[in-house]
Order: sequence, then C-alpha cells, then structure tokens
Amino acid sequence: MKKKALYQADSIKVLKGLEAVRKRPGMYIGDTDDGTGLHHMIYEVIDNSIDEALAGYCKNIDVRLNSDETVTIRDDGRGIPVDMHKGEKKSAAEVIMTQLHAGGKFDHDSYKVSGGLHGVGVSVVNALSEKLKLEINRDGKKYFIEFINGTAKAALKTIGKSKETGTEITFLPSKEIFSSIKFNANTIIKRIRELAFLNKGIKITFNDLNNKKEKELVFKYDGGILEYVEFLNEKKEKLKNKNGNDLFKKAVYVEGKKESIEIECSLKWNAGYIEDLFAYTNNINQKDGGTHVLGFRSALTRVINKYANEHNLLKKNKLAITGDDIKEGLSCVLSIKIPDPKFSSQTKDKLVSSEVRTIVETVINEKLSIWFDQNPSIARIILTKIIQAALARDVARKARENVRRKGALELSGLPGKLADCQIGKQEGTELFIVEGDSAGGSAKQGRNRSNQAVLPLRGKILNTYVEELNIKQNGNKLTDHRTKALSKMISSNEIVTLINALGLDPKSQEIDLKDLRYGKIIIMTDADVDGSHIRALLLTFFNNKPFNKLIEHGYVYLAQPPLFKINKGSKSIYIKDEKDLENFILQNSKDTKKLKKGSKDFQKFIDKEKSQMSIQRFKGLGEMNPDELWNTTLDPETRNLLQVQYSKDLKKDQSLIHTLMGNDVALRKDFITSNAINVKNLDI
Ligand code: 0RA
Repeated sequence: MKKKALYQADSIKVLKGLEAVRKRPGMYIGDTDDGTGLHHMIYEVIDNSIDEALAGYCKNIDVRLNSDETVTIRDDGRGIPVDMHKGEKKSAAEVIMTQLHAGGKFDHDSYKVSGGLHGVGVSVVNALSEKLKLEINRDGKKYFIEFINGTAKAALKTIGKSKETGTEITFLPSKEIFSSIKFNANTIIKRIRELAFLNKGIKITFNDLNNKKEKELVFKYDGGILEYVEFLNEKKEKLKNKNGNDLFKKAVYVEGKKESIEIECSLKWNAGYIEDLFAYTNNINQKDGGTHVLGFRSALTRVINKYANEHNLLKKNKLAITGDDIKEGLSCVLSIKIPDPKFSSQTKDKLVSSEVRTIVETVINEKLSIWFDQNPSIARIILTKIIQAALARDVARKARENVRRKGALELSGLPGKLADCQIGKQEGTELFIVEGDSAGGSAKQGRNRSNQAVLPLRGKILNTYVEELNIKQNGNKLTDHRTKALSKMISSNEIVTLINALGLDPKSQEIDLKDLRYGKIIIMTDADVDGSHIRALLLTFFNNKPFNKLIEHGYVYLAQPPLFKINKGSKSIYIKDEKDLENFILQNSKDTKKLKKGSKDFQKFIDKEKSQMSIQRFKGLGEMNPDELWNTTLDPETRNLLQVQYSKDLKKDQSLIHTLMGNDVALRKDFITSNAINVKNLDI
C-alpha cells in the first residue's frame, strides 16, 4: 500500500473507533444515565495523570469544576507527546486523543497500572465530549489543540513559551450522550481522596467554582494506605494498651514486590467486631475481593496462629483460631499493582488472576511475621482480642449445637423419639435404647423420669459392620476403614438419632466422654431372636470407632427383661430365661427325684410341671405393663444389668463379630451349625 492509501485507511479506522464509542458509550465509560459514566470521564483523565505520577514524573494533580459546566484536570507530568507522528501527518497528541488505545504507542518504558475503570484511555473522554481543550507544556513551549465531538478543529499549535511541563485537559461532556452533565462534588472528592491514599505522596487538589463557599481541598498522604487505615478507624473505638492509650501508635504497614507485582498492606484492629477490608488492584476497588484477598487472609491466619503457638497462647484453651476470629474489629487496606490483571467481569469487582494468591500470601506472611516479632507488646493485646473471639465463637457453637440437637430430637419425624430425663448431667442418668414403639411406650411410662431416658428405635437398625481391609495391601487401612464405617453409620437416620441422643457428634473422629449425656447406656431388647438380632446390631455399632470408647469405659449395658411370668396365687414371679425356668421348677417341685439333665425323663418331668403352672411367656417388652417393666427391668434395686465388656482376647472378640456380622455367609453358617447343638428353644 502507498503512504496515502495507508493514511486514509487509518483515518477511516479512527473515525470508526470513535463512532463505536459514541454508539455504545456505556460499554466504554459506564452507565450514561445514572451518573457513573459521567464521573468516569473525570476519573479516566485523572488516571492518566496518576500513571504519569507512578512513572515518577508527576507530583501534583488539580481537578476543577468550572462554572460553565466544564471540568479541568491538570498535572505536572511530562506532558502528552507533541512530536509529529510519522506517516500520519498528525501530532502524537492528536493521535492519542483520537485513537482508541493509542496511549501505549508513545510510551514503551512503563506499564500502565491505573488505566481507568475500563482502561480505555483519554480518547474515549474526547469522543464523548462536546468540546475538549488540551494544553501541553513541554520542551519549553506551550501547545494547544481543541476538539469538537472528538474531531480536531485544527492541528496542534504552539501558543507560547513555558518553563513547566504537564498536561491540562478541559472538557464539556456531551449532552447528547449523557442524560445529565451535572457533576456531584462529593462523589469526585471521595474518589480523589481514595486515589491520594492509594498513591502516597501525590498531591491532588479539588476546586468547585460552582460552590463559592467551599475553599480548595488538598489531598496528600505521605503515609499512603497507612493513613487510609487511620482514616477508616477515626470514628471507631480504639483498642487500648495497658495505659489506656490507643494500642497502635501507627497502623501496621507492610509492602513488598515479587514477580512484577507490587503489594502494599496496612491494618489495625479496633475494639469493635466489624471488619472493614478494602482491596484494590491498580487503584480500582474490588468489592467482591478475589485472589489478592484470599492470599492476604491465609497469610494473616497463618501468622496469627504461628505467633499464638510459638508463645503458647492456645494450649490451655484447646482452641484453633480461625479467619473469623481474626476479622473482628479489623480495618485493612490491601493494594496491589500488577501489569495485566484479570477480573471476573467488566466492572472489575473481583480479581481472578490466579498467580496473585500465592505471591500476596508469601509477601504478607514474611513481612507480617517480622512485624509481629518486632512488636511483642502490641501483638499480645491483638492476640488476646482474637483468642477472646475464638472462645466466644466456641461457646456460641456449643450452644447452637445443643439447641439444634434438642430441636432435631423434639421436632423431627425421625424414627427414634427420645423421651429425655429431667436431670441434665451424666452422673446417675441412664438411656434405655428400646426396640419398637410399644415397648418404648411401656418404658416411657414405667421409668423414673428424673434420671431415666428412653429412646425407642423402630425395628432393625442398619448393620454398621465394615469389613476389615487387607493390612498388607493397603497402608491407609485404618483411616479407610474408619471413614467407611463412619459414613455407613451417618447414612442411617436411626443411628444419627442415637448418636445425637448420646450427646455426641456423628461426624467426630474422637469422643470426649464429657460430652456424653448419660452415665449408662442400656440396650433393652426383647428376649426373642429379633431382639437378639437388634442387640447384635446395636453392639456392632458400639464396636465401631470411635464409639467403642463407650464400651471400653464401661458405659454400655444390656437390660435383662424376663421371658416368663409365673402366677402363684396373688403373687407374680418373673423368670429370665429357659434355664432359670428349669431351675425354678426343680426347686419348687415336691418331687425331689434326681433326674439327669437333658435326658428324656427329665424333659418329660419339666413339661409336666410346666403344664400344671400358670406360666406366661412374654413375646416382647410391649406385653409387659409399665409397672411390670419397672419392677423387673428398670428398677435399679431389683434389675439385673449386664455390662458389655471386651474379653482379654480382643482379636477373638473381633473375629466373632466378623463371623456374625460380616459378609462371609459360609463362615456364619458353619458357626451356626456347629453351635446349634446348644440351642434348645428356637422361637420363630
Ligand atoms: C503518552 C505518552 C506519554 C505520556 C502521556 C501519554 C500522558 C498522557 C496524559 C494524560 C493526562 N496527563 C498525561 N500525561 C502524560 C509519555 C511521554 C514521554 O515519554 O515523554
């Protein structure tokens, strides 16, 4: 292509670019109806001056609202370049003001960190201005160029001499674009103050010529974000030291740079409970945080926990400090500057650049650790506040869990419904785990309400036996086994209800015996095969970790409800099982013949005596009336409890449980066949 053709092609591109901006201004500058876009016009120009300042060439920025609806932004930077652009026959200044994203072409030695909310450049401001005047002081001269709706009225010209350097832009926002062009001074002041905090040392002044009463406002903070944190804390109640003075003479301030990411962070705690955290990337606030905030939080939590551990501050409280504890009363400003940030959306409300997280975490971790080590007396007071928060949270959590547990038990449609006892402590209280609702009903009525609780379970509970894994194959055998058993247990509503009733946490790996709500856990099932099965299932559950601790410490018992009732005149005698019945018959018969137990004659004799007596065989606990149940099974004075204990041969115990409850059916069949000889009465 020839030079001329190239020039025309470029001109067309330029026109198209600014046309696109005017067609969809919202996409470039923000909402044109609610004022955000209008104010971004000012911020876009200021951001360019800030970039000049960050590059080290500018110290002062002046912002002025004029009485003719225009606004002027002036800086003492290098001034926008004025040299003729080769090929285009236009000054660099004109190109910068009329081409989208042209700024970078003329400035290779620094990256733009501010770049405005939309990072679009001053050309967008020009495109959306009815009128824009640009004055440049550079190379000893004063230059001038004026634009109408984005198009230069004439080429850049020299209008005088100048000893200074800098840029001054005055613009009138287009009434065709914006619903209103009235600026809000307070909105601008807020942003200017924020920028002054975020960029230490830069002086930004504000003048509103529409408000005669208001004098010039000057914002300059040599302490930068440290002063920002002090400002945030001004009206808050101070955290005090021993002498009653503000604990922090100065907020904590740390900074560092790693892999072209600059990180600055300042923070201090006040006496309140609210967190005030402001995160910025390239001077833009992320109200939804992002990777920089995540990195900061993990570093802070790590530093605080490390300090607490190194100074033995947690031991006696048995606590872990969480991020939530640290947050209380924390005011913090986190500001990073990074070449090419990635945000989750156009509005830049959340930073997503993933590399930022670890870099921020590393820098903050290192610098904050040093600060804590160098300020032990302040650190101790901060830690005291945080540990108090952790303690309060722990108490609140326990209370909440209590309420939740109670609520679940009282309101739930879960199969088991606990009838609790009145005494609220472990000592002297008992929980009866009862099979079925009818037995549960008798037990609830017959018990001593003050110290005996009843939890009826409906039918067979889940078999929670989990096969032992092969030890040699799997190094993680123990943990695997535990998680499997635990998830199996938690999958059953009945079992979760039981665990809750015991006062324990179904998901916990360890049991604190102090949490246990009852001193005795008594399994009370019918004296038939179903009852035995349910008892076996319950014991299988109690044999699982961590609940086996309850067996080991002797908390688990078996009730011994009678199987027979013999009416003798007006008296009733209760008899536990078949064997006791035989003994009873033998003792009470007038016939004192010596017969060999198990012989045919012996059996005949027993059967004869039985038929002469009034014997009732209980088919279940539900058949007993509440009084009978109290007298035979519940009353501590007369009942006979069996304590569940492991034998001396733990391996043998576990192998028996494996045989009875495991997956190996053949093994179980063998066991039953070889033990069947001992079974005389099978009630099916
Ligand atoms: C492009 C290149 C250079 C400076 C600027 C733009 C610049 C733009 C604005 C807008 C408002 N104030 C500004 N100040 C500077 C670098 C110039 C050089 O290398 O000398």
